[in-house]
Amino acid sequence: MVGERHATSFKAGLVTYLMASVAGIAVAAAQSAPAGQVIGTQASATYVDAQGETVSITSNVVQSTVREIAAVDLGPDGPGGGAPDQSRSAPRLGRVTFHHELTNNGNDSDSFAITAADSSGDSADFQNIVVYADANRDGRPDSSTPLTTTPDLMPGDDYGIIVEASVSNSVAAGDNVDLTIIATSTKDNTVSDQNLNRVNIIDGALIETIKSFDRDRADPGDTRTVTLRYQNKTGVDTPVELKDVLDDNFTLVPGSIKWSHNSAGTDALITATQAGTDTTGNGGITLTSSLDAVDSDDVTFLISSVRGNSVGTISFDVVVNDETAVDRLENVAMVTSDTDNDGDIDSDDDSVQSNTAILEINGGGVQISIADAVATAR
Ligand SMILES: [Ca+2]
Ligand SMILES: [Ca+2]
Ligand SMILES: [Ca+2]
Ligand SMILES: [Ca+2]
Repeated sequence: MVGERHATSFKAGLVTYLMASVAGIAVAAAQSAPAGQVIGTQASATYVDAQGETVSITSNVVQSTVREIAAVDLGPDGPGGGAPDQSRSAPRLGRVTFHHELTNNGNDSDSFAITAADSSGDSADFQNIVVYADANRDGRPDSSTPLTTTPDLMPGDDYGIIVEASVSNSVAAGDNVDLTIIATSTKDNTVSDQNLNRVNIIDGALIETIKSFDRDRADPGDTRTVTLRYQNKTGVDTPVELKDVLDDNFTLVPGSIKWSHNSAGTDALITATQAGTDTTGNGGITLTSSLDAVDSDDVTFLISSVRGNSVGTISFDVVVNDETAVDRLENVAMVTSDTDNDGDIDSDDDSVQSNTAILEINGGGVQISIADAVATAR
């Protein structure tokens, strides 16, 4: 009888242990499963009883419904510690633009209220702060209608946002002006994320660069054209460096670089080689393109002078590599100019990032989540 009691309590202990293990897996699954999904868990165990017989037992099915959990990320995120998430230079009376990506990290569809306001504790104030949608990620507002709330986004979906603001004439070179943009879940207003954007007031030139693909989708193996559109938003001439750090899933097409600018009063269209200097008929302005010595997919363009208030474009073709196994590729360019007006291009530390251009890849991604595994096991 003593042995039987031991066997019985061992059985109870074993079953309890197995139940606890399976319940633990169910909780982990619930955190990544969509809200409202019913997860069923069941434990089974086999043991040898006092008579030496092998006995199998199965628990009842425990069903639980995954509750809604709201979560949001607004990016890009800076280093933290009170440092701005993004900073850039702007002249007095300039209008500045910041680009953001919002991601629904919750487990249910959600929309997000967007507010942006001047921050206190800095040297001056922004005026006319307006937020716009950039759902197609071409770096420009999708319409002239200000964005106050995003559309409903599915879990994991993201959304492009643009903030524009003006700097008053009362600021001086060296001033910092900050604004804060906040995204708040409309399903749970205790859930929000924010970014701090900073403008450093300068006396020199300001170059704004927008990066785009000619189409928003591609198959592996397709060729797409990348365009960098740069605009000098001041009356001050400046040398400009545009550095394009291409994703390893892209390969630059030899001989595809085209440069168009209006420095001499008429548009010039120049086809440059991958590495070299183009000078012909450009009013003394040169374009030098060079490939990175280590990663030849990275290309740098140096323009000897971008005239005040002028616009130009550089475009080139890339091939999406056959083995591309992701469902989208993101691409940015880094831009450096002479913001302090000392006649020399600033250091790389002062470069600013363009908007993020996004190319969706057909059939590029296969995603298996634990939520799928649970649903299949039910
Ligand atoms: Ca964030
Ligand atoms: Ca302020
Ligand atoms: Ca847009
Ligand atoms: Ca400089």
